[in-house]
Amino acid sequence: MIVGAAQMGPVERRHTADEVSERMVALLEKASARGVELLVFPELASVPFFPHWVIEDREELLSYYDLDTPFARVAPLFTRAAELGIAVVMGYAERTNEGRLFNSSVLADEHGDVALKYRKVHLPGFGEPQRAEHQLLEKRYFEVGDLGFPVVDWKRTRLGLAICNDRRWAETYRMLALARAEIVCIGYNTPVKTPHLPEIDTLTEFHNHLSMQAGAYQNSLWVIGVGKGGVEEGVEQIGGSVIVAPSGEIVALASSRDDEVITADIDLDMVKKYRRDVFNFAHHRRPEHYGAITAPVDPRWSDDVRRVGALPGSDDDGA
Ligand code: ING
Repeated sequence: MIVGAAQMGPVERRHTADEVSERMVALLEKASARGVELLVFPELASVPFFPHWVIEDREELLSYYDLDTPFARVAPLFTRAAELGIAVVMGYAERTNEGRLFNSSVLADEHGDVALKYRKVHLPGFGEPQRAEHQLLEKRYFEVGDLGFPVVDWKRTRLGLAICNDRRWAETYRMLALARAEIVCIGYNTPVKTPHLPEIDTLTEFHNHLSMQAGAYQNSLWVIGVGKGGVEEGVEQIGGSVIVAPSGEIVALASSRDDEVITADIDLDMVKKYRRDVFNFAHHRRPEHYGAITAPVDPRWSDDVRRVGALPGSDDDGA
């Protein structure tokens, strides 16, 4: 099956929805010319990554969210995808009819119908502004996802979704693999610099691939990881989009930090091969010994790693 990642360069406040739609349709056409059946777009693909700055004005904040699905804001993308019979995954800021706010991702199948929706579980960063060159305010602008890690039958395989920071947590991939996912689609917006941990700035690209290669290998998954790169509203973000095999090998890699399609003809049988023995969950896993993984976090963790650098008076122990 030929799948693709539609990496995007910066999407800034100066870009109109029409301009962004045009860019996304151009990526879709390129992917279509290569016979792609599934194309994955980044996290918050059609808007700037607004958690990078403090937004006091509620109207401005809500202008970045879509009601229920992203189909209205970038309608040309979904119309053209259905015409071409290509399934699309896209990240977006979701506002529900009840007014709840999530960092979400949706799979629109080859007919243009919503086949799966996911709401980001692992929100990194902080609930309060920090003394830093850019913010990480996802805990301020989004609720923790309430849909778990759903997996859906799609064509002759099973597909799950994750978003950005989720890819750094082993539980994400394990939950999806335990639900018999074979392909996991992960959009991300990842700054080159991590203000509260400058020591790792030279390792950002390495950690990006390490996380997805480990997740793919340890769970016999195909992972499609796709970034929004370049300097966006003053924050430089990595690209590094990849398609990773259940062997952990990178089979396709973006070479720019701009709009770029990468594709691979993936062998879905590779999933079963690795799950038949090396990662045969039924035969080898011992859940009776794993209780701590789903138990509440030991409170000593917070004491051990209380964060430095929080603004005075903030109760923020995010990390
Ligand atoms: N961004 C970053 C990510 O997980 C981050 C935040 C970067 C956390 C580096 C820790 C280290 O890639 C999002 N949007 O989650």
